[in-house]
Amino acid sequence: MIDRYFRFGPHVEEARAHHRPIVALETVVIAFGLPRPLNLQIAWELEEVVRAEGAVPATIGLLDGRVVVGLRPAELERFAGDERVVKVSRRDLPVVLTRREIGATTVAATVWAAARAGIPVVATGGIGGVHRGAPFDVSNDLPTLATERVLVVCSGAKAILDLRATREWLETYGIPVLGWGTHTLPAFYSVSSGLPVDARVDSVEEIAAIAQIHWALGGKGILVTVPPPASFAVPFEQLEGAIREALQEAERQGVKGWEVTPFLLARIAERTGGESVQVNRALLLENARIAARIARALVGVDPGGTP
Ligand code: PSU
Ligand code: MN
Repeated sequence: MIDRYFRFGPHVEEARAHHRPIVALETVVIAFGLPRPLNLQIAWELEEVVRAEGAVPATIGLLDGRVVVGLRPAELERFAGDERVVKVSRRDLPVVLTRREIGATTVAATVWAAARAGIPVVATGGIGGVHRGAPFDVSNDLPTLATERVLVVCSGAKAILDLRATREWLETYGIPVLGWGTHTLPAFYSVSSGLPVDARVDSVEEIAAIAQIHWALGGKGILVTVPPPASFAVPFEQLEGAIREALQEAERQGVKGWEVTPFLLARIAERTGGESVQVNRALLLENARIAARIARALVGVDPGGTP
């Protein structure tokens, strides 16, 4: 399966051969979550931050009928600028591979690919979750975390979601939610949602130990939530107005399905005069940095579950 539908970038191939720490990165945030041309710049910065911490970045996307793990620079550029890029969640994989389209991977598709490639750490901004007022619009990011042995570093779920319901979902499916230096779940743009995490953690060594035992016990996904850097963070209440307006507009315009998340993020960026984009960038970089440190601490740990 791996040989037939996957292709590894040369840097990732080499890292895999030498058992070096690797951090998987998604491409939906580049193609649909951030405005151009900042999106490409952030894509480079994310890879750079991972390298600076002594790990190897593996940005994932679909090209020419393959899941590419470790896009090369020229390939990554296409994800930031090509009009034909489509958003790929897990259900889209077979269609987009068959049609050989350019597919940007969501957290769900990235986690799925990382698990198959033997990469136990994924970094992102905010995961998808349960949408507000639409309890049946649940991002595939959640069920994928429930089935794949991967640790995801994020700033919680995106603030446009029903965070309480998302939090409950994670509990129901046995996904540990750790807080990096915090007892409360971050709310993406904001330091805290007020909801508790399962445990506060203050060192990457402890995170690696927890992940190792989780996997040894047969556990699957695990979330490490990192508050956005305080100098960029926006108070929770301050964004509520922009989020509510964006939600109403989505409803008025009949925005549905996969378009909901990018639509809301773009509207909030407009409403906040780009402030939300600056937080988004800061937290993406911070999460990638911590993910790289965790990946280093996890070298030698087999997510397959063998103790
Ligand atoms: N985090 C961001 N920006 C994004 C996303 C996450 O900072 O654009 C993307 C991720 O790829 C996530 C997806 O998997 O949004 C969730 O989309 P949906 O709700 O349609 O599953
Ligand atoms: Mn959805």
